[in-house]
Amino acid sequence: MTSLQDRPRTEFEDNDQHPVGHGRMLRKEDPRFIRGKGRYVDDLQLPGMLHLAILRAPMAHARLVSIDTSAAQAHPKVKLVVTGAMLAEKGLAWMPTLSNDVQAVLVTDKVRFQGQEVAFVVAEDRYSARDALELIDVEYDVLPAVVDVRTALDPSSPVIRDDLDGKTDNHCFDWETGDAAATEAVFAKAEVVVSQDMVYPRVHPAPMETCGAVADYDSIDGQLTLYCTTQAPHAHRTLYAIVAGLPEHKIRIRAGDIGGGFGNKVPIYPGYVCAIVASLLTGKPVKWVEDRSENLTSTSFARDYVMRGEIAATKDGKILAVRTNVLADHGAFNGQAAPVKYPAGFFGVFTGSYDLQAAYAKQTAVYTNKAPGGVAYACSFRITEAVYLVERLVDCLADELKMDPVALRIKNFIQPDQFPYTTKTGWIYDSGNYEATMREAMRIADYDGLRREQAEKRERGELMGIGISFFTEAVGAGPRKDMDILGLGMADGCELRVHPTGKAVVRVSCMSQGQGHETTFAQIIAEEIGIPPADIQVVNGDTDQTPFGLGTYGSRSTPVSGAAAALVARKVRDKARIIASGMLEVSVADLDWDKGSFHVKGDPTKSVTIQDIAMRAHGAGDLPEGVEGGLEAQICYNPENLTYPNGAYICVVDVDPGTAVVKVRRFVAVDDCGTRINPMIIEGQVHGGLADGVGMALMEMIAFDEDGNCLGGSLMDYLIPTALEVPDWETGATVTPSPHHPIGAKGVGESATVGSPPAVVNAVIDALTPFGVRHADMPLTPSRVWDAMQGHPHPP
Ligand code: MCN
Ligand code: CUM
Repeated sequence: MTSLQDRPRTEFEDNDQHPVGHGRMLRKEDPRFIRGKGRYVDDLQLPGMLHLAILRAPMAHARLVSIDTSAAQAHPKVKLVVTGAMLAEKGLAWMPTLSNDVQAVLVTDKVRFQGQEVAFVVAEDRYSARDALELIDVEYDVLPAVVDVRTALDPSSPVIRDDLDGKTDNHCFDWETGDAAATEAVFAKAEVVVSQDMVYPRVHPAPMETCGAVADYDSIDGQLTLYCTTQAPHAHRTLYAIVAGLPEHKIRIRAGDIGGGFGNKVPIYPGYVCAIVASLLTGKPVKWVEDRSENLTSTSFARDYVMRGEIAATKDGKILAVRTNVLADHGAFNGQAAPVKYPAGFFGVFTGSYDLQAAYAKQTAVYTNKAPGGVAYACSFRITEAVYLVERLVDCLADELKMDPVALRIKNFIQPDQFPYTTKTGWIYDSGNYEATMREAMRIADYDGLRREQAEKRERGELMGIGISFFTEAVGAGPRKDMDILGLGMADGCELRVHPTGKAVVRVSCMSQGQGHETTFAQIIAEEIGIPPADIQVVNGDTDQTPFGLGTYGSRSTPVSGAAAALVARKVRDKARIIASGMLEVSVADLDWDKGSFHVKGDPTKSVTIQDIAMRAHGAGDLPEGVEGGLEAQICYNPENLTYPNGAYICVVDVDPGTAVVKVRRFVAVDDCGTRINPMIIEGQVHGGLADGVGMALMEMIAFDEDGNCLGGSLMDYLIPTALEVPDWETGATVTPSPHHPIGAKGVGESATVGSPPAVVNAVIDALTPFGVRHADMPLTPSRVWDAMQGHPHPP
C-alpha cells in the first residue's frame, strides 16, 4: 500500500487549476472541518445559557402513577423542572409527527417505549441538570410490552395507543400497490414460483454528532431562534409555527454544521420542543444535547420490515411477476417522514430493475413498544427494503433455476429503449442503461475470473462467495401534484445574487449534513455562469437567509435544489446577455456564450466577462431599455418527475469454515447517477454508503429483549464497521443523464446504502452453496452464519 505522502497527487487536488464548473474539486468546507473549526450546535455558548436534561423511562410500557419533582427543584443549580402534566396545561404535551400521527413530548398517561421522555430539568450547567434527574421520583405501573411485530395484532396484545380515540388494537395503517388479481393470475400460470421470508432488521443511522438544540427566545421582540440539528429547517419552522401559534417570521431555525444526519435529523424530537418551552419559561437560552445512548434508544430508527416475497418466472428464467406481503414495525408513534400519499415510502419500486408483467405489494404497519421513526439511514424512503427484497428474490430464483445470477438479471433488465418505463406499480423510471452498467461492474471485477477462482477454491473446501445486486432508486421527491409532507409541497427555492465585483452568493433551501453542498452547489452555478466556485458562497441552514423548501433527505438536494440552482443561474445569465448586448452594442441574438463571457458572433476579440457585466449591472452607466439594475434572480423548482439513479454492485467474501466469520474481500460498485457534478464527492458518498451496507449486512441491529429493553443502546452493543471491516472500494461509473433534470443529474447520496446490503448477503449465501443454504437474515454475524451452515438459517 502506498502511504498518503507517496501517493501521486492528482490534478483535481489543486483547486486553482480546477476548470470552472463540474469536475473533481476539493471540498470548500473541509478547511474548517479538518482544523476542528466546524460550528456544531454543541459548540454554541450564548450568554446566560442554561442546560436541559431529559428524564427517560426505564421500561417499555407502563402507566404513569405519580411523579414527584420537589427534590430536583430544591437542587441549588436547578432553575426549572417540567413534567408532562405541566405541558398539558399549556396544550403542549403532544406534538404532531411528520406522518400525521401525534407523539408525546413528555409522558402524561403512559410510557410507550423504553427511553421515552418523562420530564426535563433545566439547570445552570449540564452536570447539575443530569444530577437532578436522579432526584425525580416517578412511580410506574408496569404493563406487558408488545415487542414482536408478528404478534402485535393478536387480540391478546395490550393496546399501546389508547390515547387515540376508539383504538382497540395496535394497527397503524394498511397500504397496497399494484394489481392483486392480475398478479395472482400470472403466479397461477407460472412454471416456477419461489417464495422467501426475510427480515430487514431495525437499524439506526447513528450519526457521529447526536441530536441537539439551543433555543433562544427573546421576550422583547417575541423572536424565537432555534439552533438545531435539522436536515429540513423550513419544514421544522412551519411545524413549530403551527404548534406554537407563532408567525413564521418570529421563528428562525439555524442549522449550523451537522455532523452527519443520515435521516436521523429529519423528524422533530421532543427534545427540541422541550428546549423551546424551557427558553420561553426561563427567558434564557437553553441547550439540550443528547448523549450517544439517548440517540440510539430514542431517535429515529430505520427498516424493521418483516417481508414475505414471491417471484414467478418461466423455466428459462424470464421473470414474470413479484409479490410481497410486509409487516412493518413503526414503534410507539408513527414518526416517520414520508410523502403523505406514500405511507410506506417508495417501497412501491420493489419491482426493481426488471421488466415484469405484474406486481403487487401489501403492507400492514403496526405499533409496538419501541422508539418511533422508520424512515432514516439513507433509506431513499424505504427503497432500501424494496431493493433488498427483490435482489434477494432474484438470487433465490437463480438458485432454483441453477442459473448464473448475472445472466438472470441481464435477461430481465428493462431495456434502454423502454425508457421512460412505467412500472407495474405506476412509477415512471426516467432513464438508464442497466446492462451496460452491469457489464462495467463485471469488467472491473473480472467476473468470469472470480467464478473460476471460486470453483478452484470450492474444490479445496474454501468458502468464497460472489454477490450481485442491481438497484434502481427513485429519488428527488417530488412533483408537488402527488407529493407533500403534511400538506407542504416538495418544491425548493433558490436565490442567486451576483455582487458588483462578480462574486456571488447562492441561497438554497436544502441542508448539507456532510454531503459537500458548499462545493457542489457552487460548481453547479459555476458551470452555468462561469464564475469560479471559489467566488461563490453557498448559504444554507438558516431560515432567515434562505428561500422556502423542504430540505435534504431522500437524496433530493441535487434532483430538486440542484435543478433550482442551475435554473436560477440560467435566469441570471439571460439577464447578463441583455446587459452584454448593450455593452457590445449588438443584438442579443448576435452573442455567443463561452463559459464566463459573451462575445460577438464571429469576433471573439469583442467580449465581456460575467464580472464586467456584474459591474455594469450595478454601475452608473446606461442599461438596455427595460433592464433593471442588479444581477440576481430567484426561482422555485417543482420537479416534473423523480430521478432514477441505478447501479451494479459485486461483492466478494470469504467465509471462514471454522469460525463462520465473513470477510468482505472486494467490493465493486458502478453507479449511474446521470451527470456527475463532482466525481470525488460522489465517490465519497458511495464509499460511505458501502460501509453502511457492510455494516447492516454483517453487524448492525437494534435488538430488544422480551420486555422491550433496547439491547443496542451503546456502540459497544450496536456494532458499526470501521476501516478494518471494509475493503478498498473499487468504484466505476456509467452516465445516463436524467432527461427532465436541467443538468441531467440524479441523486446519489443514498445509492450505495440502498444497493449494497443485498450484494453482501447474496455473496455470503453464495459462499454457503455447499451447505445448501438459500437464505439467512441480516445481520450475518458469525453465529448466524454458523447456524445457517448447520442447517438452522433462522436464529431462534
Ligand atoms: N452529487 C454530484 N453529482 C450527482 C449527484 C450528487 O456531484 N449526479 C453530489 C451532490 O452535489 C452532493 C452529494 O453528491 O454534494 C449528494 O447529493 P444528493 O444525491 O443530491 O444527496 P443529498 O445532498 O440530498 O444528500 C442526502 C443523502 C441522504 S438522504 C442521506 S440519508 C445521507 C447522504 O445523503 N446522509 C449523509 N449522504 C450523507 N453523507 C454524509 N457525509 N453525511 C450524511 O448525513
Ligand atoms: Cu431516509 S435517510 Mo436520508 O433520506 O435523510
